[in-house]
Amino acid sequence: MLPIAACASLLKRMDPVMMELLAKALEKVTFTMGEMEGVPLPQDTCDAWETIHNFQAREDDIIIATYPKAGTTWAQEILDLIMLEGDTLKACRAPCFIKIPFIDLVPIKPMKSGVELANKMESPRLLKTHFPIQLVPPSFWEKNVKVVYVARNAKDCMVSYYYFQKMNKGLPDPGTWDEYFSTFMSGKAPWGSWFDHVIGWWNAREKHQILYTFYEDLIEDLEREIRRMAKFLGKDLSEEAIEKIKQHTSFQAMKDNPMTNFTVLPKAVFDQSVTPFMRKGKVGDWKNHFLVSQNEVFDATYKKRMEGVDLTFRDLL
Ligand code: PPS
Repeated sequence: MLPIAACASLLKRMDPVMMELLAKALEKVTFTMGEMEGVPLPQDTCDAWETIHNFQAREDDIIIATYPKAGTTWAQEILDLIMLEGDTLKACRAPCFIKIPFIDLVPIKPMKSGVELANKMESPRLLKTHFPIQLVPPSFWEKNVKVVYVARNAKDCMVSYYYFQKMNKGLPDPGTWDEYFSTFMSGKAPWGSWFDHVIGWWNAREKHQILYTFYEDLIEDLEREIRRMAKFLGKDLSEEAIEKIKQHTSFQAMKDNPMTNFTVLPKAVFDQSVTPFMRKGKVGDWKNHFLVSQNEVFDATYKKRMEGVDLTFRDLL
């Protein structure tokens, strides 16, 4: 059976009752934002801070760390398939947000929090976080876990995040594009400043096992980046496995795959009639959104914030 067809049949067996309960529960909930050490985060994450901060990593955990909208889901699927040595059927065992717990997240019941899901998982685990480096649970470093960090140029991140905040009912409405531009530039978007995030993780790679990758590089040469990630994880993959991973993680394949496109979530969570989660998957969409004046403000801020940092982003011009 084709993996995507297998996904569809597996989904039919997924718990529709849970999804209905979730949709009902969401009707009664209003989401609020809080702050942790000055970083805007969902209030539920702040309320569960002690549990999240004390999360116990394991030595063989692999963490996918990103600023939101940098290509997290893409990296999740690639890394899962590397660990599975290209077994696309096994990669369809569950939606990406179940098989790779998002440890920052505390959704409303009956969904389990990222920490709850992770604690129940067998090793080796793949885990996701959007935390800036200073908010990461200390056990990550005590256990010397491997981290794959994905960075994406801020302009495309901003556009992607704007659409995501429009459709994700668990995050604040972004307002107009102009309003959102100011929110993002002032570091007030959920999970904070893009600049602090990419620089913080960049500097940390000298002390920890961090593979720093770029969305634009994945777009440029997916096969090369799969090989890089596999090498980092110590996986020697066959050519056949690499080819399968490449095909299964193409934009179109992931857009069509119910395990990666988030269509299993009810409209009350992600309203994909507003915009699909797998939206465009391109480099440079910012050019369709940035006004000349916004571009000037961004470029000046970028120059100032990145001064003296040996980290360069492409596709910003
Ligand atoms: S999240 O919500 O933070 O986890 O979102 P994240 O997965 O980091 O980012 C979503 C954006 O990544 C794009 N994407 C891809 N692009 C190219 N190829 C593949 N396979 C792929 N998978 C996900 C997705 O389309 C979002 O970007 P935009 O620009 O909005 O299309």
